[in-house]
Amino acid sequence: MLRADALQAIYPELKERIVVTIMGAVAAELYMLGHRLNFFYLEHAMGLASSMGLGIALAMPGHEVVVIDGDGSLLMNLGTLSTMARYKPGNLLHVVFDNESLLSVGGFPTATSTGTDLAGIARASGVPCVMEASTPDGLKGCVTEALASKTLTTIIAKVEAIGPKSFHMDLPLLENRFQFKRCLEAMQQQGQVRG
Ligand SMILES: Cc1ncc(C[n+]2csc(CCOP(=O)(O)OP(=O)(O)O)c2C)c(N)n1
Repeated sequence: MLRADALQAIYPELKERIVVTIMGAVAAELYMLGHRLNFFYLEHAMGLASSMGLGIALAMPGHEVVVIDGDGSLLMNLGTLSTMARYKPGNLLHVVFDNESLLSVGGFPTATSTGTDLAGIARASGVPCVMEASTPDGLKGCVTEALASKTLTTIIAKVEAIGPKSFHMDLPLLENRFQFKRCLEAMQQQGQVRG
């Protein structure tokens, strides 16, 4: 599966939810589908999108948070799975696109290319629901089911190590940071997402 196709399949589910992504290829792919004020692309801090998503989910229990992670990023912060599992926020969905590669910095193979099983690690960490997907439709079904279940879920979605032609995003980090903060504040006050 191409990650760009997978993202397109789940984009309708992301539009109205708080979304935190890792940097690089996947951020550019989501941005190209249509930026929203409720999307934050976490630059530089590799591995910490799930930690940020967990904090938001705990601070905003009335809203749903979707984290878009990568295998390299998750492998850099595996403790995040046990921390998420410890608090188990039912409003947090963790989608990991596993392309077995550090694609955004040139395509170096990660440990999932030599057998590390992220779904198994998530289960053993205590994440209450772990799913695996290998097609856009399959992923869409998993996302819909996970959101309906209101149970902390990690989905490992196997994708090809293919990214966008350009990683350019016409949105500086600071602008995204202030937009996102104001959007979350408005959501807290109004109980809804501003488009
Ligand atoms: C702490 C830290 N180390 C290294 C980097 C450089 N870096 C940026 S993206 C990336 C690869 C991310 O890999 P993965 O999460 O698998 O996503 P992919 O690029 O494959 O989509 C790396 C190493 C960084 N931003 N932060």
